[in-house]
Amino acid sequence: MRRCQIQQSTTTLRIRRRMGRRAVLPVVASFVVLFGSTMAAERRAIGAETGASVEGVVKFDGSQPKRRSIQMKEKGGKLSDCHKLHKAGLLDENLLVGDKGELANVFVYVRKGLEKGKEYPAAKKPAVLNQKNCMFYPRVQGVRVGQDFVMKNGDPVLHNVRSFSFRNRAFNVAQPPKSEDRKKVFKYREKAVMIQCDLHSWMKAYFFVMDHPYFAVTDAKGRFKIKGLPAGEYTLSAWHEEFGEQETKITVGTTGSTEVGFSFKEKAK
Ligand SMILES: [Cu+2]
Repeated sequence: MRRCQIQQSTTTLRIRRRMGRRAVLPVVASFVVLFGSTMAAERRAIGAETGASVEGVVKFDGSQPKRRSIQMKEKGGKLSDCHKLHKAGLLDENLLVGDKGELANVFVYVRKGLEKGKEYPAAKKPAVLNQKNCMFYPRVQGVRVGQDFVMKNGDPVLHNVRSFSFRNRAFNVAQPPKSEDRKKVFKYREKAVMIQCDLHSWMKAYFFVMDHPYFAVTDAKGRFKIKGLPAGEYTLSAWHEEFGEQETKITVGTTGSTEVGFSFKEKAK
């Protein structure tokens, strides 16, 4: 009987010890999670305050490409009215390379690494697409989910804006000369949506619908700058309409700027 009691109490002790360990484990785990997330939040806050940035140059690795001369003809071969705006001719803007290989109109953006589920302040100013001298401007841009996307026609020529979007509802908007601006708003993030004018097939532009503000488009010097990125590790992606996409991993500190370069190679002929 006594032996039995001793055995019982030993068993109870073992159970208590096990329970004790079990009880301790979740506390340790949650401490790590909480401590970890607090540190990450602090790093993010510091990054936002100090304006840590990612910047660099995108280059084209190859011989200077010759720009394509556009035949300003409509369907059926009739000379387009755009011809009157470009009596000296018109060159395509699909591939703009500077003297030192600087590549313009590359969309550079943070693809991975941002805090999941975080919402960013809405973009108040609209994103604008102009139709000017029978070209779309800008050629490449980022539009935020929920931001106004305004289309304007400043030409004395009829244009239309057809979108080749998949996640967002595709649209086709006709814009006669002096017609009112038109507006669209996109619900979902989407990569590299092409827009084209049906009347003038060379009129093309691209936009990315973004759910965060960390993106930029390279200028004529191939430069880009993404400001205010919280400290952390990210995948940065660069997209060009002729070359597609490439990405690299980056580590952003709490201050200063991180320099990143991209290089797109000439296509094999
Ligand atoms: Cu057009």
